[in-house]
Amino acid sequence: MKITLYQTPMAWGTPNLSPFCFKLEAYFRMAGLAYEVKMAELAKAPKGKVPYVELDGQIMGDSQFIIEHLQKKHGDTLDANLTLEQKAVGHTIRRMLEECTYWYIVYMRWVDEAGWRAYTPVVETMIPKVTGGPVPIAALRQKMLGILHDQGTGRHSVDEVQKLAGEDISALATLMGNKPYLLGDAPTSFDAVVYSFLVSIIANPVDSEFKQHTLSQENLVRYCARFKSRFFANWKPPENQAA
Ligand SMILES: N[C@@H](CCC(=O)N[C@@H](CS)C(=O)NCC(=O)O)C(=O)O
Repeated sequence: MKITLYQTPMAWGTPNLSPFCFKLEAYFRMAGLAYEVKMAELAKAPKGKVPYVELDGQIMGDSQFIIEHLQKKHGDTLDANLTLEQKAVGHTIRRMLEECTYWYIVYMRWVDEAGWRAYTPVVETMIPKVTGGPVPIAALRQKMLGILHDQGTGRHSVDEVQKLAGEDISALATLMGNKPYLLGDAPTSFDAVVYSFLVSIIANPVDSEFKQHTLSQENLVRYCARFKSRFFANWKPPENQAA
């Protein structure tokens, strides 16, 4: 099987700042699937979003649909021993991170002024290849502010967003407890989500309350170190991309 993962450029010392791209890369590593990484072009993405993959000649979008396709078609044993209750907990946490916490991460990069100053050079690396043309960076920010406003998070103040984000992280830390991985002793596909989202928060160079609160959860910090040394110890930045 040949997998090409199309994603945004790496940045801030992590394989990818898009938690969805990073989740997929983490899953490939957990499932022992070989893959290569290429820079995405949003115009070619089936859903207009990253990540997307080319899988045995077929282009597919959406990190979760891709994982489920691989689980069905090629099988993996990561989730084989989970009870229905564990799957339900994993599902609920995944939804929280992907559909809720995600927007707080986006807000801290695109709306918060310090976040935007730090994120601007990263966005610049996506123009023109990912964006499909020489779009002015101010227009990209304006578009994202509009999306955040329509989604709802953009209507909150920075303090309100950080309070909401902190509640998600506290809930995650409580559910993680002292287990080595989210649902027990062994890693499961849900850990690809948890790890990628935690790194997306911690990698932001701005020392926000959101980041500090996450770093103050010692079990989550230990979890990130454990996951990194098991699945990303041999990771190297792609040669064609700046750090
Ligand atoms: N449900 C999708 C979400 C992907 C997603 O939201 N990707 C963002 C980057 S983190 C994106 O491509 N945004 C570009 C846009 O919306 O124009 C998945 O799991 O792949």
